[in-house]
Amino acid sequence: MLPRAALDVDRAVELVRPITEDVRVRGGAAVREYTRRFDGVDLAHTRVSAEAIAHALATIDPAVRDALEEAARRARVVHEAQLPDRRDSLPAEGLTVSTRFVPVERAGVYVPGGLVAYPSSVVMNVVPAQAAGVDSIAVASPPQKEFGGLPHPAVLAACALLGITEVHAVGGAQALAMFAYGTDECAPADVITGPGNVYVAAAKRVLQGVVGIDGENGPTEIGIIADHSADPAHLAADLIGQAEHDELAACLLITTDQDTPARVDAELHRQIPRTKHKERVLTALGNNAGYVLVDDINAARAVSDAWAPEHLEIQTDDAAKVASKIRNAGAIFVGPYSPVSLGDYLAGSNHVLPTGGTARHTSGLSVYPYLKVVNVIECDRDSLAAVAPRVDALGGAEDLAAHVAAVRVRVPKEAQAR
Ligand code: HSO
Ligand code: ZN
Repeated sequence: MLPRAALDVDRAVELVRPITEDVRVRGGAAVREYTRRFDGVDLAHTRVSAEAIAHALATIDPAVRDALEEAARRARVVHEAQLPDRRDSLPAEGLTVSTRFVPVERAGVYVPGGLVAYPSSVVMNVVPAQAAGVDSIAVASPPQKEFGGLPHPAVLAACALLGITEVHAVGGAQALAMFAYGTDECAPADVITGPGNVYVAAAKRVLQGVVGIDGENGPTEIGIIADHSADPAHLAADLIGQAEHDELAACLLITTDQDTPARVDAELHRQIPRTKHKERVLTALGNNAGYVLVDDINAARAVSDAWAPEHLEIQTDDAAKVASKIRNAGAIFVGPYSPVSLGDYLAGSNHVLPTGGTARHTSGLSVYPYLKVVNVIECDRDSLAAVAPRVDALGGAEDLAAHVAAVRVRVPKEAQAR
């Protein structure tokens, strides 16, 4: 019964598959053809020139530049702290098994364009890739007619600030296929990350297996757990802030306080007429929003975990304690001064987060999608000899005599008896 827009990725998969297949077979020619068809832009090259990127940086509003720089600095602090150390272990005498975390060689980052351009999403994808140690990072973002067929200038400027020199003016499924299969202008990537619309999600589903994929991101969501101590003006502002993203955005306020729904309603009526994107906000709140009144904070937690929101705010007494018991949420915002908007831009936390209930099993973007876990095994002769009888036993149980032989050729049974 909890509200959430249905997103038909399966249907989009049918539309997307011929496009990715065409890019696989025909490469850059197909990418440029779809760009002409879907974006109305005729590209001689998908790759944006160094001059265009430099020009975007030179002309960006200094306040936006400063904010992006601080956002990147904070994100770097947070994501570098995620880096795991190499771990060595000694499961038996004479045997070391170490676990190494190795970055992928090349990442493709998708940054949506269209109605809204999110330079902040450049930061949220590129910084973790860089923190993970990825050498080669390419960005793709749709070409915009009003910017002469280039991606949004703020997106280009954000790339420049982060030292990204490879940007392709390509959007949608064709961009993801370009990263997955490579073209004459774009080497294939090992991992693709970044949010997008339903076609981007569908392309990720199709290309999974060909490349590493971080997750499918659908329409944005906010859940709030609030008690009597929460300020209704804050609650309403945060619901509206999420709803302004998308008509499909979903908003849920879970409260232990009988009076909160009416007080938030009054605030919504006061604030919505003054907000810039009221049409979108009204549609989203009208279709995919609700109040849930619960008996106590434990019930609030259970409702929230069942819904598994992308963002969860906790505005209660003892908010940190409530937060510590949450299992399913993309990111958790604790207390009155930690709104989702802070996390969207400047907390340093990542804003590419699992939606649609996938927070049950999937994480927000971090350094981990750009890293592989590799075990390195080194055993000496005595240690191999000591464990050989157990290899005999398991190889026998699985009827794989050559497995047994590969050990026994090194440590024959007789040798062990000596
Ligand atoms: N709330 C969005 C991220 C975003 N907000 C980008 C503003 N710009 C999904 O987490
Ligand atoms: Zn946002």
